[in-house]
Amino acid sequence: MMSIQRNALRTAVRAAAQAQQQPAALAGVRYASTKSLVDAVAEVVPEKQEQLKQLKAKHADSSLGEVKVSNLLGGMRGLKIMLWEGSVLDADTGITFHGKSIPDCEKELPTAKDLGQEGKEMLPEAMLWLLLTGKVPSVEETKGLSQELAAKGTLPAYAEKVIDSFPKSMHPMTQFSAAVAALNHDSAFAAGYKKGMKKTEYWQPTLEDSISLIAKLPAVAARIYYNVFGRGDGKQAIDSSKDWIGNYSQMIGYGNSVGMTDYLRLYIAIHGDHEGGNVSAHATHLVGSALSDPFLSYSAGLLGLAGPLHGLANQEVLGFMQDMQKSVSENPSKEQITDYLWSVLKSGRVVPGYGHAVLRQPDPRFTALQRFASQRPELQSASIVQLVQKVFEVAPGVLTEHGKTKNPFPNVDAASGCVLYSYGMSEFSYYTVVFGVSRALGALPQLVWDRALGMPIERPKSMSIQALNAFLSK
Ligand code: AMX
Repeated sequence: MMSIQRNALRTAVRAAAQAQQQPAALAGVRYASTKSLVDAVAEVVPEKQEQLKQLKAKHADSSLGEVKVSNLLGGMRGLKIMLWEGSVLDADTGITFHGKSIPDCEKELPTAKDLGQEGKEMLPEAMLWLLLTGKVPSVEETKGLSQELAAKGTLPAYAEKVIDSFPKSMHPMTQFSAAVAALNHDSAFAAGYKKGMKKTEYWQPTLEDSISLIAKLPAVAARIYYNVFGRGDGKQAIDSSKDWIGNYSQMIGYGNSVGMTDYLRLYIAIHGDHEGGNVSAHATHLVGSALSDPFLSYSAGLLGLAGPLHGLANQEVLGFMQDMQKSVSENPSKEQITDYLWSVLKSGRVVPGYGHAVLRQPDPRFTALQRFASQRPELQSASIVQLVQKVFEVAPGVLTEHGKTKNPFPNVDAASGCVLYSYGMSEFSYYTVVFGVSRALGALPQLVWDRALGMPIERPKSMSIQALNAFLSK
C-alpha cells in the first residue's frame, strides 16, 4: 500500500517538475539524456520525505547519546546533531558517498573518457548527481548535466565587474566568497521567497540556484586567477563540448595538459563532500537554515574553507614542504625529515596535512591522490611529490611518539597542493579556490535536501561559564 502511494506521489512530483518551464539560458540546448538532474531529484524527494516522516514517527524520542561538558568545550566533536544526506565519514574507513567509497566511485562513476574527452578520472558532475540523488548517473545523464553546466556557466556582466574591481592584493578566497555572494542578485530562491512561494516548493529554486552557481564557479575562479596572477586566457569562454572541469582547466590555462585536467577532475570529485560537520559544509548549512539563498549560504561556506585549520591547509603543506627543502635539502633523507618534523613540533607548530577531527586512519582521499601520482610518470620524477611520499613514511611515527594528535596519519591536504605545484600551478594562495570549486558539490545538495525535508532554522543552546556552573551545581 505504502509503495503504491509512494509511486503515485513520485509520478506526480516528476510530472510537476517536467512541467516547469525550461530556463531561458537553456533554450536551444540539446540533451542526449532522457532525464535531467531536476527530474532525477524530483523522483527521490517523496521517497526521502517519507523516510524522514517514518524516522520522526518511530524515533523522535530515541537518544543518540548524552551531551557532556567536554563536548560543549571541545568544538562539539562526536555529537550526532546534524542531518546530512550526501556522505558519511567513518573514523577508520573514511568517507562514503551514499554508501560508496572512493574506490567504488572510481569504478562506477562515468569518466572523462566515457564522454569522449581525454582522461580517465571520474567526472565531478557525476559525483554531484550521486550526492544529490543517491544514484549513479548514466553516461548520457552525465553528458546532459555537463551540457547544462556549460549552458549556465557564463558570468553576468555585473559579476565580472565586481570581480574586476577587487584589488590584486586581496586574498583569492576573499574575492571568491564576495563574488559568489554577489551572484545572489539573480537568485531564483530569493525571488520566489519574496513572491511568497509555498514551503513545499522551496527545494526547486534552491536546486535551480545550486546548479546555476556550480555552473558559474569555474568562470568566477578563473577570472580571479587571471586578475591576480595573470594566468589563464582571461576570457572564460565556455566550450559546450567539454565537461565541467575540462572547461575550468581550459580557462585557467591548463587545457593542453591532460594530466592536470584529469587531476583537477579527481581532486574536485573527491573534495566535494566530507559529511556535514566540517566548517565549510556546516557554515553553508547554518546560513542556509535562515533561508538565505544558495549563493549567500555557499559564500559563508567559502569563508570557513579559507581558514588554515581547514581548506587553507593545502596551501600550508606546500609552503611547509618547500621550507623543508630549502632548509634541509631538495631530497632529504628519512632521518633528516624526522629531525625536521621534531623541530617543527618542538617549536609549537602543527605538521600541516596531518591529523583530522574525525579520521583515525590515512585519509582515503590522500590515498586516491597518491594513486594518481604513482600512475603519472611526469609526477613520479617531481621532487616535491617524492617528498610527500617520504614524509608519509616518517610523519605518523613521529606524531605518534609526540603523543598529542589523536590521528597521526595524513589528511587529503598532505598531497593535494604538491601535485598542483608539480603541474605548474605555483600560486599557493589560489589552491583553496580550487577546493572551493569542489566543496559546492556536497554543501549545495544538502541545502536542497534541507528544504525538501523542511529542516528548521538551526539554533543550538549556548551557555556561559557562569550559567554552566549554576546548572551543574543543581
Ligand atoms: N601536528 C601537530 N600537532 C597536532 C596535529 C598535527 N598535524 N594535529 C593535531 N595536533 C595536536 C592539536 O594541535 C592538539 O594540541 P593541543 O591539545 O595542544 O591543542 C592535539 O594534537 C589534539 O588534537 P586532535 O584532537 O588530534 O585534533 P583536532 O580535532 O583538534 O584538530 C586538525 C584537527 C585537522 C585541525 C589538526 O589535526 C591540525 O591542526 N592538523 C594540521 C592542519 C591540517 O592539516 N588541516 C587540514 C584538515 C583537513 C581539512 O579540513 N582540509
